[in-house]
Amino acid sequence: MKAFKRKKIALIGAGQIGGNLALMAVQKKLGDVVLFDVVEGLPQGKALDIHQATPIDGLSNSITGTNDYKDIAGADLVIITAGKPRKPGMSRDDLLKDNATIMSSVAENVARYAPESNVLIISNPLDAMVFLFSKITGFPTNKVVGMSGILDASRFRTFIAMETGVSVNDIRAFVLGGHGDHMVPLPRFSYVGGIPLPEFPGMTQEKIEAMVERTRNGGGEIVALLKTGSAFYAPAAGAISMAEAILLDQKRVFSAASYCKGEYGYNDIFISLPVILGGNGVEKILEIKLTAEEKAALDHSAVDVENLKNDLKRMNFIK
Ligand code: TXD
Repeated sequence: MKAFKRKKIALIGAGQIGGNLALMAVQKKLGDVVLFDVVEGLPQGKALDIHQATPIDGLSNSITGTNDYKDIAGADLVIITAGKPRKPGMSRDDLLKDNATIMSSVAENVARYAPESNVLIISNPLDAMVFLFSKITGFPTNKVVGMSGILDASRFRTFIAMETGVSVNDIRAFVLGGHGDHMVPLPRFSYVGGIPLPEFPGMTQEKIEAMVERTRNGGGEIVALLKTGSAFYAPAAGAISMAEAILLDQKRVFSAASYCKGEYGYNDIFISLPVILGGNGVEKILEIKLTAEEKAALDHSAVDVENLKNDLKRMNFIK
């Protein structure tokens, strides 16, 4: 009889998001978790703490912490949060140089120890970090994906729920483009129950624009409140939802940072677009019909992503 093999999930970065991801992965029984960080003791301490929660929750997955990349060998899914979060006043792009240096080291080690894995990247500036990882490792582009669209859409859904008084469970929303100030929430593809957002009783263009703007600034709003770092609960929830889709081959539709080979007219960039996510990673990029205004907004966001890519080249992180 073929021995049952639990999935192996390697988390690179044991900080605010990484620690929450580890807890969520164990509680959702997604597989055995290896939590890696460069800080001595941090992944080991958080892993032992979560392990000590498993008797209470009746969980039997294993979770270990390590500072040795060898321990991620054979991972089915690698989730990368290694990097610095923003501080008040910093843009995601300010993080580029520091986090590109970190991502370069992470990419080399993931390529060495988990060359067959699917990879989900969270570190900011998101679209640039996914691109950099992909270029350094040469992994099949469908197996490398970035998490931001599901988070931005969840923020948009939250604001729509606050405005309409309807449960978040009955609200769907799409946010496309780069994970930056020009991201593209799409009211036309957002629904309250089965009602398109713009048609919802009492909804006005002003209210929609206010929710779109708050979504664009969703990360900055939390950075300003926390003052010591950026959001981590909702990013972890978004990442674990994508991890589930990959590990359980769920064929779910997400907005996710995916590699373009001509889709929407884009080439050789990672940007958040509607995709089907399953066991083979990004299994299909869905090309939906956009109005001229929506496409212009997406193109504007794509220019920001291209600029980050050019910054990586200028800084000699990529050729
Ligand atoms: O939607 C999104 N994608 C964003 C992503 C949403 C929110 C946060 N976003 C970014 O995720 C944020 O701007 C950061 O770039 C990452 C991780 O955020 P987090 O809040 O988890 O940062 P922490 O708590 O500082 O954790 C980062 C960890 C920390 O423990 C470091 O020691 C570790 O990264 N680190 C490393 N791990 C492995 N290898 C190297 N080289 C390394 N350097 C630092």
